Amino acid sequence: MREIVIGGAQMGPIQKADTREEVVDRMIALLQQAKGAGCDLVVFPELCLTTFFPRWYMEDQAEVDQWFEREMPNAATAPLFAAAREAQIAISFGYAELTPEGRHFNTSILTDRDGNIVGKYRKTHLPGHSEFDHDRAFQHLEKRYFEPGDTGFQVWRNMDAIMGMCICNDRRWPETYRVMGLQGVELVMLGYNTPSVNSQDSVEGLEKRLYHSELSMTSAAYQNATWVVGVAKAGDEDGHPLMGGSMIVDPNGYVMARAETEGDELIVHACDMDACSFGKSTIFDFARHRRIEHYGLICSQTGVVLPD
Ligand code: CDT
Repeated sequence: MREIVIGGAQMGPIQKADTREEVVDRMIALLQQAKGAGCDLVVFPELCLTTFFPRWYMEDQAEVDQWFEREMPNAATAPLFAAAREAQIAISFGYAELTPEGRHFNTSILTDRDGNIVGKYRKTHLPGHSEFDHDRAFQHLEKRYFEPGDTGFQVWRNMDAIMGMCICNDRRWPETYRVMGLQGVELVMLGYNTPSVNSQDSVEGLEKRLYHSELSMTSAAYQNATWVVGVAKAGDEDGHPLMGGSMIVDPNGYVMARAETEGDELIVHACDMDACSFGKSTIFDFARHRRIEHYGLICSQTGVVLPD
């Protein structure tokens, strides 16, 4: 048995006016709770140091850049790294990254138990649009503020397991998990900020949004025989509701822990990495069963081409 007690640290809303220091205090409180629950690893949401700023249209690059971190750890997050090291808990969290070369990414990192960053992932599938869209009920400007990630879907050996990350919209794409599955991934960690309503379809509300999120993560866990931990930033951010629904999914696709609120809430499950072995060696033994001679379109074509 290779058991890792995992905490999914869902976070409630972060308002525009909230400081990084206030947010980090909340993260440390969740970390202390996780320590009490015996957690080895805690997963925090996407862009968890600030409000979900891509909902706001900005033209001034200096205004945009105030939402980004130039280094990690930095002055605001150092206490979080120190608390994690002190508790001997590995952490993963998302933030907006501004590189020394001036590149902007939607990023998440993974540490070991000593607070050393051992993995970095930059979001691949950026949803939304790049210009102000008058037809939407609200904006989703990730394509304006970020460039698509350049890391691809790597995995890392950490805590005697094979771990990978993706971010929010990535969780809806089977390719995300399969690329990690082909590297033997046993735990996929992801954070998300998902609006509770569809900005392009006011009829699509919370129930369907939660269902699609669960469907994406549970099917991917089963089809790749991996644990999936999905963690929300939830609640009302300056009048804009984000859904909760954080969950820990086992390699059979069953939900083993689920958040009940839209606030700061820790969900915990003892995850046995050896539980991945059966699926990986039987129905999803990729080496025996995959037929790559028929999968070429997936890598040679982006959009749909209809038959004549
Ligand atoms: N943050 C993020 O990727 N959110 C998207 C919203 C899609 S609607 C433009 C998601 O897939 O949840």
